[in-house]
Amino acid sequence: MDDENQLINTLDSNVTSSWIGLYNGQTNRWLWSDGSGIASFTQWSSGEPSNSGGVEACGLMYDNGLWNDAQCGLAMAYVCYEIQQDGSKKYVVYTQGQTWQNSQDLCRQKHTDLACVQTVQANLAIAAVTNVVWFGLFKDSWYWSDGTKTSFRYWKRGGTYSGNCVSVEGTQQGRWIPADCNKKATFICQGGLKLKKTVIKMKVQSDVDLTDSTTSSLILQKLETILSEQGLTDVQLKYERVFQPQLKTTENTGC
Ligand SMILES: [Ca+2]
Repeated sequence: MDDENQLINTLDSNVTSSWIGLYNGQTNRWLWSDGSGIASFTQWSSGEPSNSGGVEACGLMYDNGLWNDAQCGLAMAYVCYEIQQDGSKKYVVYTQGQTWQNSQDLCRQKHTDLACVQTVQANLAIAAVTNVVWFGLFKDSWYWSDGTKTSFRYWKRGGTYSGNCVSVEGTQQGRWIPADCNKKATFICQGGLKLKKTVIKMKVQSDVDLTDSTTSSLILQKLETILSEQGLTDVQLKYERVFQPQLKTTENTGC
């Protein structure tokens, strides 16, 4: 969600719709709601995922820990997760029936997200506290143009939209909608790593041989310590010697 908030803050208040780098790659994959990517660990029940009627795109977990793909609009109990202070995951079950999308919104509001499962142990931990629940598994065919594998989605709820590209809507709390790729809209780029080069001139007066590599690396180490004490840790220092010619003063004797 941090990236999403940053994106919303980037949107100019006058801009209503802006492209982001998500496009329809036409090939479905099973993904995790919390952005952790493709579901490489799976526990499908026998004969699943069945995609009955071609409309089953959300993950249901049975009390035996096995999974079924089901229609996302069904009202079911759901299980959220959040990270504890010791780094472990806590699972919270809500028994009031909700659609998968509503379950996702509610889990993100109250906890971290719908429960996402990377191991057999985690799967067993969830199965132990529940009956039949929605969890963080979903299927889609959207891909990021920079190849990023993150599976976080922030779709607008309700309405019917079509298109193979995605715009973010300033008037909808930054929610995303599919749109026609030929539509003209503003766009948002994501910057790469920005480097800033700063030259600091230092005058060193010493009897020590400053051309000696051990001496120059000691000077750099000392500088690095001073900078890190001031909170500048992501720096790379290089040392470049400039020999100052000895200035000679000449007395102007006049003519
Ligand atoms: Ca199924």
